[in-house]
Amino acid sequence: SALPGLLARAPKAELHMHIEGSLEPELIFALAERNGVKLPYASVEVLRQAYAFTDLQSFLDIYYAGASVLLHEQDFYDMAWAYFEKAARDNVVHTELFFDPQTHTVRGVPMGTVIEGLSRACADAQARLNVSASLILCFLRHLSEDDALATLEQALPYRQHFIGVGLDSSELGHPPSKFQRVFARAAELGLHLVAHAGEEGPPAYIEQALDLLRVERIDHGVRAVESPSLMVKLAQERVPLTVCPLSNVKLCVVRDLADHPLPKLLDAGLAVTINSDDPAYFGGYINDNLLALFNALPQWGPREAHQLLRNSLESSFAAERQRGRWM
Ligand code: ES4
Ligand code: ZN
Repeated sequence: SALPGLLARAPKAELHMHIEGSLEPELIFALAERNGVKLPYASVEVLRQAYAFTDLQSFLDIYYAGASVLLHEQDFYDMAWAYFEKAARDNVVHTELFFDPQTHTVRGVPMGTVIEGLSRACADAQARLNVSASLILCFLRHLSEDDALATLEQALPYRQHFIGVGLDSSELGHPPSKFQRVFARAAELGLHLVAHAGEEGPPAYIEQALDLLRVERIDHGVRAVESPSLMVKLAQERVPLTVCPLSNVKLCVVRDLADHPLPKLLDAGLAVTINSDDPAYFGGYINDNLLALFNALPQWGPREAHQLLRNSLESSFAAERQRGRWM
């Protein structure tokens, strides 16, 4: 069929991609060598073999270990540049990247090192690859709200380098309600607001993210399928869900792609988008996600492909500026 080519070539936006989750094992080892960091894995192959996850936490433990090789501005630049080259190949025209500053500042890496390295790569992505890229600062929800507030204040000298804030890491036991003050502060600063909710957490966490944090998009949100009333609200308000199919399989959120709630969400009129989450860890970049998904869902064809990719462009925070160029 013509569908794989259409999926690969079509212009698309990526709205749920953790830049630290794009660190491939080869780059982790190269940076470890460059920086004299000792890794608890003997080789690239041994590290890759550790990528067998049973839930979100089993992944996060390895993901934070991988990020420990990032020390200097050039390391953050090199990580982001490697991702942008892959994004350009996948015909990503716009990407909104999550980064986790607390993962780095806790190790003594200055906030400016993190943001300036990533931001310089974003500028080069526009200039050299024609990929537009923005940054979204994520708070680690397993840490305290005071820690998140201090992180936001530390980032204020770099306010022009990021467009929004998000909420990630261990979801269960860390509901959105824990972060109301820091999201209110971010709103005052004119930042866009998103949050991971309904990946492992219940539909009530999605409701809290909308009602208490006032987020504009929900990251994951797949457990919305368990609440008919929430599905109606998400559809009526066209709240985008940034869904990550291969991630959901690798972290055992769903049994397999054929069993994914995406068709139910799309049929109910939700603004779902397809994203890669942590592509170096979950078996593929955005086009790999699209191809695997359409391969597993024989009922989906060009109509669904167009809808999903249009949703990605329309749900981006660049959509107002770009209207007419992409849509
Ligand atoms: C994440 Cl898949 C996922 N969920 C929550 N937090 C994360 N950080 C990086 N990937
Ligand atoms: Zn995520």
